[in-house]
Amino acid sequence: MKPHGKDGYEPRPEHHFTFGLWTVGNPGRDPFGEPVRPALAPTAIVRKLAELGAYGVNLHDNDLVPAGASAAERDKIVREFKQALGDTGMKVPMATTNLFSDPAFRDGAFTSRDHRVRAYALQKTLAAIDLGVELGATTYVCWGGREGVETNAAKDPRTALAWYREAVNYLCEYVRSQRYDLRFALEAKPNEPRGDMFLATTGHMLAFIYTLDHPEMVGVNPELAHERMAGLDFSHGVAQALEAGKLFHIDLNGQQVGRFDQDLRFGSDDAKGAFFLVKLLEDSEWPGMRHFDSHAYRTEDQAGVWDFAAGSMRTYLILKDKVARFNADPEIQQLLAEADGGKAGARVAFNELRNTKFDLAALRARGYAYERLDQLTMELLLGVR
Ligand code: DIG
Ligand code: MN
Ligand code: MN
Repeated sequence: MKPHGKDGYEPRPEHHFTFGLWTVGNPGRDPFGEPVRPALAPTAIVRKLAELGAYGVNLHDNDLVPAGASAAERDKIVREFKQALGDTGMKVPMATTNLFSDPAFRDGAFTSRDHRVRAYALQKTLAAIDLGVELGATTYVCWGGREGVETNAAKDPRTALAWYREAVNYLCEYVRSQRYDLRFALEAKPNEPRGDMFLATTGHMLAFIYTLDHPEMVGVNPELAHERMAGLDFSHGVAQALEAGKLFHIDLNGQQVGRFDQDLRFGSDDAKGAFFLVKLLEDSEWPGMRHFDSHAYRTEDQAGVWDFAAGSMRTYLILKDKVARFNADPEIQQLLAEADGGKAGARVAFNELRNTKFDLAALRARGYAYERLDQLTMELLLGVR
């Protein structure tokens, strides 16, 4: 592979790749070490990602406007940011609130036991929604980074869920009152930074959404790393959200099971898992943003950060090409057709089914040739097919 040659895997805005400002702007701090890279100005991030072929950037309120900034400072920052967006054509499809850095959120934001903190979290989110809408966002992500416990003595989980529901209902009412064109995407995570987090997986979130006052305004933002931290197959949770019409956004990255949230470059740890996720998004013709919520290794300098960004998009496009090859591969498609056991008919009436005779001996004896099917899939991914 020519590192930066013209081989058909060059990202372009129509591919709808987006990055959070916090991803390529990650300075490399970790719980055991200080930042290793200088901070990047949001305008510089916009310009460089545009050069690399991205479609847009996403942001937490404080990724752009520092906490405590005056109204005049905020307006100046937003004006300069909008200028960079205008100069490059970059968009801001999604926005979100940082409800996890301020020490006030140490016991959670929407589910803090202190009602004043819950109210402050809503106040901060209203302002952040206004900012996101001003920048053109139509999706608003809520990731409950601190919504959890280290000890269940702190709060009854039913109460915490009721507080979370009240917050989301309140925010939906606000968006309706402002007539904003905005939908919410709830992002699950099983743990970290809290010992155990409420609404731990995309499945939990989907069930929760149907208990809200305006479920039609709320979907999910599944993150690959977060479902993998729970030991789950990411494509299955995404498929359930897709099928329910609730896949409003997605966070793509990489993650090894049984570890802290690694937020690795997409596809870098599990090309096969990434392939089946891309297959799901492409086969379903899902129109959403291909958003990366990930960051470069702490070992990297600024050049390495841009290698990370370029590699994220390039891997997606290579896998997208592999999906087309899988779908066009005659032997793979033949194996899938044979596994069907012939064409399934329409739903039958109860009595017809009761009187159907099955050749159970044959059903018990048949193989599905999935070993051959998976081998062909692996050979396609390994580039020998
Ligand atoms: C972490 O996975 C979370 C935060 O970065 C942000 O709130 C959300 C948006 O993608 N993902
Ligand atoms: Mn993550
Ligand atoms: Mn995320």
